Order: sequence, then structure tokens, then C-alpha cells
Amino acid sequence: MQALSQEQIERLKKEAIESFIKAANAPFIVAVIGQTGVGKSSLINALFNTDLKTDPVKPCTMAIEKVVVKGNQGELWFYDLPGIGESESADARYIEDYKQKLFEADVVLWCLHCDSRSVTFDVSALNKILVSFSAEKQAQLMSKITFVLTKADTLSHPAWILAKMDNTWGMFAPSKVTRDILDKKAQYYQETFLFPYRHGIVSRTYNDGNFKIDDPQFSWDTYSIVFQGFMDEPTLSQLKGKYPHYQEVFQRLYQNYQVVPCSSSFRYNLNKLMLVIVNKMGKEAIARFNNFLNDQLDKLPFAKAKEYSNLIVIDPNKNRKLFDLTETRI
Ligand SMILES: Nc1nc2c(ncn2[C@@H]2O[C@H](COP(=O)(O)OP(=O)(O)OP(=O)(O)O)[C@@H](O)[C@H]2O)c(=O)[nH]1
Ligand SMILES: [Mg+2]
Repeated sequence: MQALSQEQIERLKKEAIESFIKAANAPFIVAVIGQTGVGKSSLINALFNTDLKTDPVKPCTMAIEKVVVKGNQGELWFYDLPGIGESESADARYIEDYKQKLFEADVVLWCLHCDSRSVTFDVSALNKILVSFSAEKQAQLMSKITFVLTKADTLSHPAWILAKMDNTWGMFAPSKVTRDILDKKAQYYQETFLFPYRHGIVSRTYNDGNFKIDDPQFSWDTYSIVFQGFMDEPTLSQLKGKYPHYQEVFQRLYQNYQVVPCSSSFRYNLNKLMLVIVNKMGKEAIARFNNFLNDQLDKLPFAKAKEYSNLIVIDPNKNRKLFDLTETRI
């Protein structure tokens, strides 16, 4: 074989460096999918202050829209997909889009309406998407999906607590009754959608210390820690007991596959959702996008928060308003 000239060696070196730089700056991709009207576009708007079109009445997003957000280094691309459930012919087309995006994306947010009990439609859509893949590939694809329960504020139990953080910012939290319902719903959806695929999935989180344990299910490097399998509650408490030093790591890995109830309107749990997204993106993403994680995500202007309140007491006999929360000066 002929030896390479110095010039060829230099060119190869340059190409290798360029392709390395390109890979290091490659965008991370998040796709948001789910039934029409479930609040996909609104969720992206709430997370990134974008201006995607939303509609209270009719199907709105008709073609895939891309939102580009800048991280510490590199970009995050969000794909807002058209909702399924509009018509059979549109669904067939969209299912193909979902399949392709599930393949391409690093993370997929599968949005489900929090106040709906009917899971058949989404389970069948998920099965249609996964059916053409091998069991191993199915588990791999499932590892990318985070199920999000949208519009948590619409649960029939209305009690939410609005905290006034300071003169400008407010923050919503569910009352105990509402939180219990949300927890149970999240558990139910996790069992329905994730459990059938739990063998073979992996959980990932960032490495913020000198993680080191003697357990074959774990692997790690400077940036990230990977747990092979589905971390359930018994495993979580066992690990926490054995290695109390790493409690927070286990907690994050456990959260990887939790179904996340959210509200774009109330900005509820957006920071938690963001943490799951960044965790799932893998080792480089964690260094590149940890600037998206901050408590501010869950806060909204207090004046705006008051607009969502619906507590008005009237005295019909006197045709008089006795109390209107939106008018209170707290
Ligand atoms: N109460 C409440 N309403 C919401 C929330 N998120 C979205 N909505 C409303 O739900 C309606 C539909 O939201 P979209 O974001 O357009 O839903 P979508 O999933 O993008 O719909 P398609 O584009 O048709 O697939 C809009 O009127 C939103 O204002 C939420 O967290 N709480
Ligand atoms: Mg939309």
C-alpha cells in the first residue's frame, strides 16, 4: 500500500477535527407529540417563551414546526408535531411523522390530557408506531419517551394554592387532594404505557460528583450516570438505604420514567419536566443545556396568576358582587 503524503495526512487530520467539532455541536432534538388540542404548542411556548400558534377550538398545528433554542453550547431543536385524532387520513400521515421523529429525536414528549381517562387511542397510536420495530429497538425507543399529563389545572378538583413569592412573582401548587389525584393518575399512565416495555430501557442523569458504586446495573463517566433497566420504587429505596451518599442521583434516575403532570397555564412542574428532558439527552447535553434548569420556570407574574382564579361570590338578591379574587389586593 502506498504511504500517505504529508499533505494527505494533514487533510485527514483536519477532516477528523472538523467532524469531531460538528458532532460536539450537533443539535439535540426533542419532539412533542399527542392528540390534537392536548396542549403541545402551548407547552413549548411555556418552556421557551416562544410564540407557536395555539387554538382553543379547532386543530391548529398542521405541519411540523421547528423551534430552535440556544444552550450553553450548541442548540436544542424542538419539533412541534400536528396532533393526532383529527381524521383517519391525517392520522395515517401523522403516525408516519411520529415514527420518523421518534427515531430521530433524543427525547420525545408524549402529551396526554390530564383530565381524560381514555387511554385506548394513545395506546393504539403507540403500538402502531412501535409495531414495525424489533423488541430491542422498541425498548430503546421507549427510553426516549417521557409521558406528560397536560393541563393539570383543569382537574375537576379545583383547589390550587397560589403562593405570592414576592411583589412580582407567583407560583401555583396543587392542594393535597389535587396532588393525590395527580400522583395516582401519573402512576396509572406509567403502568399503562411504560410497563409493557420496561425490560431493556435505561435511565440517565448528570454526574455532579464522584459517583462510584459496586453495582453492575450502573455505569458512569465524568458527565453522566446510566442505570440499566427501569428503576421502580422498591429499587429506589433499597439503593438509597445502601448508598445514602448518592440519594439525589437515585432520585433523578427514578424520575426519568415518571409521568409528569404539567400545566402550561399555571407553569406547574415545568422545571421538573425540563430536568427530565435534559437528563434523558445524555452526557454531552447535560453540560450543554443545564442553563435551562432554574426555579424561575415554575413562576409566573402574580398579576397574571390572579387572572386564572375563578372565585367570585355574588349576592343575587342584591345583584351585587361580594368578592372577586381577581380584584383583591394581596
Ligand atoms: N387550562 C389549560 N389550557 C391549556 C393548557 N395548555 C394549553 N391549553 C389550551 O388548550 C388549547 C389547545 O392548546 P394547543 O397548544 O393549541 O394544543 P396542541 O396540542 O398544540 O393542538 P394541535 O396543534 O391541534 O395538535 C388552547 O386553547 C390552549 O390555551 C394548560 O396547561 N391549561
Ligand atoms: Mg399545536
